Amino acid sequence: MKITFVLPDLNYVREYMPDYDGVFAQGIGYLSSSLKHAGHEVSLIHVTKDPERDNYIEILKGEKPGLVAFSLFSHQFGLVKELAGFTKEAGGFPTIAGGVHPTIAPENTLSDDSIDMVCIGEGEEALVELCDKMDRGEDYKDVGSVWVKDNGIIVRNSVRTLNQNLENRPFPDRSIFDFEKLADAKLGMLTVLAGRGCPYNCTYCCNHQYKKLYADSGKYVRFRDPESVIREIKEVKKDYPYLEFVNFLDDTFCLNKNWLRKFLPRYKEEINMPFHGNSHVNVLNEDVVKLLKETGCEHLSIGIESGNEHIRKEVLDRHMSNEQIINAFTLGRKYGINFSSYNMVGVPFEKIENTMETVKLNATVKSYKTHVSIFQPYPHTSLYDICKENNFLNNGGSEVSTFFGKSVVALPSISNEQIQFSYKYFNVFLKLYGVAYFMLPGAFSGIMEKVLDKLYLMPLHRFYLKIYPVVFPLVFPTAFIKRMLLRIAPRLVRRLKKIITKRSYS
Ligand code: B12
Ligand code: SF4
Repeated sequence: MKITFVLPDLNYVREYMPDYDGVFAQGIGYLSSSLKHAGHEVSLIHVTKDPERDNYIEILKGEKPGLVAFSLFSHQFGLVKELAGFTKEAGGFPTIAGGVHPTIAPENTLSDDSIDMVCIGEGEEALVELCDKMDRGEDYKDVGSVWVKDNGIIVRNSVRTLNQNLENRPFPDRSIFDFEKLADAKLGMLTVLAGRGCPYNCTYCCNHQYKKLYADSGKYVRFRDPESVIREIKEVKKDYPYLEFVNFLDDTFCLNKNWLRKFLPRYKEEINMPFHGNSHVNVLNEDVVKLLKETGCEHLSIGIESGNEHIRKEVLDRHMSNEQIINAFTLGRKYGINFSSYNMVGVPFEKIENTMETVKLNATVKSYKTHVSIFQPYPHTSLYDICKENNFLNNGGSEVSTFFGKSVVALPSISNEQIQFSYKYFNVFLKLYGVAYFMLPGAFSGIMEKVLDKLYLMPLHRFYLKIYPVVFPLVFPTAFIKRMLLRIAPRLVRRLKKIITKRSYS
């Protein structure tokens, strides 16, 4: 049978990468290889631009699929509803949706008339069983992890137990993507998943929901056999020799020290490419950072999220002190690894003073790159429930459709204007605090910090937002010129950058 995946992938980082044309999605890759392994045919409609109805319908008709399979995050549900509608117009093809949103909000996903089934959780084995049954013309209403609409009633099959032996799955299939066009190819980035799952319970993230879902399923956090990860990288490298560094997409790549000690020396010996990854502060000690450096780590992304310890612990359920964060970043600098941070503003109960603390903590740790986003209450996360209980979800509805631009919550502790200001001016103040902390002598440093605090907190946020288009080029002239050039000649900028920094990724 032929399965056509539809992957919405529209708006990510377009500001920084105007020629963004999608990214390789591991989930689709794994599903595709499992289906092909079972003898099915697979194709992909990678939706990287606003879809045009007639064009989409024409492409889909040409594919003649036996099943149309959508993969989506929560903020893409609106678009998927539209595409599912077009899919039915194109020929009434059966449809299934999977991914984070259908997993955590299956009823909501199935409320759309054009979506016939959802897959809950990991989908490799479920989708293969479903397609096998459809192909053989058998009844497919009993497939584990799949919910099926049957004459207006939803058949809710329970979730399958987790696959504890990830090596049984074929390596993800990159060939259904137009790989040369992807951000991966443009950046020289080879992405891999060394395992699945995360042990933490951050209230804004999907992992605590997945853990509940898989409570009776054995280990939720699983790492692959190092041998299998190395074999996958070698195979990908053979197919795409221009890829220059490996990016481990795992939520917490550095979690299991024993696994790292087995994997990394072999990686160095057999692959020897620079690599990037994500880590939680709590697992970073000197031994780990040293090992990472010795084996080629050049970049690690770390969640700070809030500079206020109370918000971090009580609201976000992230248990780490500012001191631990500072120590981890100090280790990064000591061993010459670029440590970047993830941060949010507009978190429930946050005040403008707290967003300032986040900026100041980032300045203190000299984060290499600072990612900031506006908090989004993803459905059914515990922080979403808290927002609901406190009536914070009444600012334009609870449907999350953006991940950078605006806040969909109304918080009594901080105004929307202040959230916008904290988001837009994050890097401006980061730079200025950096000057105060590290470029001025003692007494002046304290004075400048006090002045900056006053400027940050003064109730002039609306005015600041108005003058932002002038402030940005003044504070970041190089970045401003780079963004302009990127719009005109993205390839040239990347090539120049590669020559200057000897690294294509940033
Ligand atoms: C890598 C990653 C990225 C990468 C690549 C994304 C991509 N397209 O693959 C990048 C950096 C681009 C990215 C960006 C963003 N991400 Co992101 N990302 C992740 C991360 C860490 C891993 C994703 C992954 O590869 N998982 C492993 C694969 C194997 O799992 P999977 O994709 O879920 O697929 C499996 C199942 O879901 C299922 N399945 C999936 N699709 C389908 C379809 C069918 C038909 C079936 C049957 C089954 C099925 O089967 C698959 C195989 O088991 C997840 C966290 C996580 N733990 O998943 C967050 C996560 C998906 N990201 C998230 C978010 C919010 C974002 C951003 C909006 C930015 C931000 N503020 O964080 C952007 C938006 C991107 C966009 N295109 O619009 C959220 C989504 C929350 C939600 N409720 O929707 C997550 C869950 C993290 C979190 N905070 O909870 N992300
Ligand atoms: S550490 Fe990261 S991936 Fe793990 S639960 Fe927290 S936010 Fe999610």
